[in-house]
Amino acid sequence: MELSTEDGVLYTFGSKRSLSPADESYRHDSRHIAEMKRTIFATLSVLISLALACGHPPPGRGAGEVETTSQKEQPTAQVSFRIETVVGNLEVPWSIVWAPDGRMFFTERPGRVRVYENGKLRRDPLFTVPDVEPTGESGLMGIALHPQFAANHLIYLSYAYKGDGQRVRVVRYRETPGGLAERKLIIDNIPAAQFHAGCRLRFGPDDKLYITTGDATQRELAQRLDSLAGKILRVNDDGTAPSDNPFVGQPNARPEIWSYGHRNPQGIDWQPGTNLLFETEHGPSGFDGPGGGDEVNIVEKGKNYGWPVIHHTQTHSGMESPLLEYTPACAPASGMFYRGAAFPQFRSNFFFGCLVGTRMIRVVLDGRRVVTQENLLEGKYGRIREVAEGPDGYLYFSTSNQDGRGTPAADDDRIIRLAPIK
Ligand SMILES: [Ca+2]
Repeated sequence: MELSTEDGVLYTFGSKRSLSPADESYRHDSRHIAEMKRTIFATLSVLISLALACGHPPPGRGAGEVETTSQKEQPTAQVSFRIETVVGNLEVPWSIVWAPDGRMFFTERPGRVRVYENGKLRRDPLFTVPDVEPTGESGLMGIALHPQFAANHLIYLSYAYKGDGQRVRVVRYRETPGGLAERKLIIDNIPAAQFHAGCRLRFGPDDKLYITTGDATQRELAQRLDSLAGKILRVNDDGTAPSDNPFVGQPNARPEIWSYGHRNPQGIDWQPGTNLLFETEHGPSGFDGPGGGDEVNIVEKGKNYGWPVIHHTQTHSGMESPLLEYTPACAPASGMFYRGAAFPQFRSNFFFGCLVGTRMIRVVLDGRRVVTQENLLEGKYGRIREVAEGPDGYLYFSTSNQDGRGTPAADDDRIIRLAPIK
């Protein structure tokens, strides 16, 4: 069976080869054992040489290499940084946030919320989602902390579960000394599927929670205002729809919708200064349109971003074409503006991680205008998913080489950071 992936490439799922029953004619004669030893030795040799040949990204990467941005035409604008592995041996770290007290919270797709504090990973997860459905591209995805987390300790999670088919929901918990408690459902029954399930969470400058949802591989849902699929949703911190959302009061429209016509958005952040909402989105994968066409959009209230009527650089009256388009696919999986002090040259630049594109993309903007863009770390760490700024101003990213489509390094998956060279 062939299906599209969040890579923007076709992925073939072969039916599992049936295993033959144990060979009952097996005889333990010495000749056979010698032969077996030779076979094992030969197999091991092949495996070791394969491991050496396919060691991409190479083990040890992320341990002090120095990298430089590529603006060679403007040497003064070049930025050098050191690569540091923060934590390794993870499983698809999907979303990273920091609490005001300096703790780093992140999700692992199989369902775990992990905490990194005082320079190390807490051994036990803070929480494991009991009803997560971890197949395909979904599982536990987004995490967001309430803007007043220091006072109210509220944590939001988005994850796939089995409902009437695969669905995504957003829940809220309060962090207590005994762990996460007081579960509250924020929104559920978001159509999902093994592919195109979203689901990024982020609070906006307006203190509303924004939720990105995929089209659940039912592309026509993205244009339907009575469906939560293929949308960016905007809700109050308790899950109710704000009265100034664009479709409030419109018949057969969900009041939570902020924008529509999205295929599978997984990155959102607001541009410092303008508060424009920038978004990254996976384009079609062959089965639902020509490959490539990954997008960066500026998302505005009530607008239609075209999917599946238009894609790539196509235009259509009443629909928005992307600000940036990537063919072949890069598979953008995140998105953030840099606001820190550690890299003054990065300030207000937009960054996102690429899965199949195995790189980070840096976009330099002047308001809505793209000034320039460049690739960072290309091919060096495999699949890159989340990109996030730490309280230290360092630029963090996560690898996604344990998601079944990568070639993991010895300690993948990892959270790695770009540290300034002083
Ligand atoms: Ca679009």
